[in-house]
Amino acid sequence: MNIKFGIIGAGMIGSDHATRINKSLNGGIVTAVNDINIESAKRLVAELGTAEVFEDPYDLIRSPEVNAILVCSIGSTHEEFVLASIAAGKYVFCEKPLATSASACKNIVDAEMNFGKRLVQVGFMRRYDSGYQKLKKVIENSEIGDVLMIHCAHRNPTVPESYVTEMAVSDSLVHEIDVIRWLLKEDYVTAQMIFAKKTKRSHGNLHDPQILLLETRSGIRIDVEMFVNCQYGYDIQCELVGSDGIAKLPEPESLVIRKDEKKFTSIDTDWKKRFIKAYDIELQEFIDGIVGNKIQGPSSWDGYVAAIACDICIKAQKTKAIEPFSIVETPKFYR
Ligand code: ISE
Repeated sequence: MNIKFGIIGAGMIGSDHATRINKSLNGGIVTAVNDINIESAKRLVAELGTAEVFEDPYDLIRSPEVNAILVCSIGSTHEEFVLASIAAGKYVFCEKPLATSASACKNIVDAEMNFGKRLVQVGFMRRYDSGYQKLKKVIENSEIGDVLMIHCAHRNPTVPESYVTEMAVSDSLVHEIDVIRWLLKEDYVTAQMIFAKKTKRSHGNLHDPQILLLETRSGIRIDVEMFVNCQYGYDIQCELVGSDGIAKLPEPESLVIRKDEKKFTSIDTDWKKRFIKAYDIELQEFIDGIVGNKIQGPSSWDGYVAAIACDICIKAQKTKAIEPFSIVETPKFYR
């Protein structure tokens, strides 16, 4: 039997997920679509041929034609839709961020714990990328000794005017914040944000580039260069420096071309393509989890901890100081 999915948010990532459920993955079918812009919902429904448009997102969540929900709408709406899904007792996959503040994420954590069973998976897809999984094995097998430092870069070719300074944290750095905590199995203790010389390509409400410095409980230092107007491509780098060696995130596969006295490889510009396989795997795991009645992907606790870190980094953007984290112990429910 196919799991019947209702999708809230028929924009870029919502329609990509809908197509992958219907065309590439096993065990799911999209039966319902809602979007604040009804025309977008109608367009996606016409493309899919398996779903109907719901004008009201809450009707979609409650519909007997929907077994599980995908929340792909704008971040500020996530809390209400995830809470409504939990209230309906349905599994819900929520794109990042789980919610736009730590307190909103905590409301979701509390609701899920009160329900008594994990229902929420957060879209931290980098955990499913084969490169990051290889790095995790290197750490688990102590192949480079103890990890001492991690150097990362997160570069986007360009961003729209609506992308402001804080979004470097909440929209982009949130991926490093999650994936490095997952790699190291350690929480952070301090964060600092440094603004580099501003690129002439940046608009008025965005300081670009920025550097994030994090420190973990055991003293590992992480630096992330966040440069969202780098022009040349979408480029994600991660290098572990260990006591006995170095391990680097593999580059995406790309042809080497020799031409005009030059040798070159191309670089993708689209972040959705860079992690396309990871998106497939994370959603397949979500479907399989629903079928087996036990989901195991990134939890609402992970979403909550990432939101706490984002709040602290956004504070650090303003204070320019080293900001401490208060320790939050993971409840048994999420361990
Ligand atoms: C975008 O919203 C994403 O989620 C991508 O994964 C991230 O790398 C990019 O910087 C964001 O703008």
